[in-house]
Amino acid sequence: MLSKKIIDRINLQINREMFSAFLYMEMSARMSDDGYKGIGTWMMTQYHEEMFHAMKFYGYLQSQGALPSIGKIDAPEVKAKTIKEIFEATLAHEKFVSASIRELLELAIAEKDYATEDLVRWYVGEQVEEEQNAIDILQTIDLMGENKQGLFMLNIELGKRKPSIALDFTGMP
Ligand code: OFO
Repeated sequence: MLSKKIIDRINLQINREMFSAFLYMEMSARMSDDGYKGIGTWMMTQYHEEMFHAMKFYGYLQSQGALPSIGKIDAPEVKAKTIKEIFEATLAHEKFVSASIRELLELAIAEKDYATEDLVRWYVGEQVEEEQNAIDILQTIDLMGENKQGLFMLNIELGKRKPSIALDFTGMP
């Protein structure tokens, strides 16, 4: 049985994961509107990944007899103007999520809630991967410098990204 503190904190995390999803959906719209449809696809794939993160927590609460509660999700704000700035904002956001996941892990450990700890450790690994994705893309952008052809190729390459998770959440868990 989960404590109220853990349930509330997981619900906060669900809210943050959904905010992340909407942030990437907004970024996807911006990129596609600017003509970078491939980057738009990459961002929309990230949207799906974030919804999966939210639904994995949602399903976990249900499996433990606890009630998921979404709450009000803030409107995403995208200030980035260039592709480099978009991926810098992505990395900064993922670092924020990583810190939030670490906080949840620390709470689970403090409460000796081993089931929640086990679940949250999956997210720790996922965050390493997500930060790495943004770092790799930023490195490529730095290597290209002002090269427009490079940007064109990057746009094509990023457009090949496919979600690594199931998109149908019916029946989760
Ligand atoms: Fe992008 O992170 Fe979810 O957890």
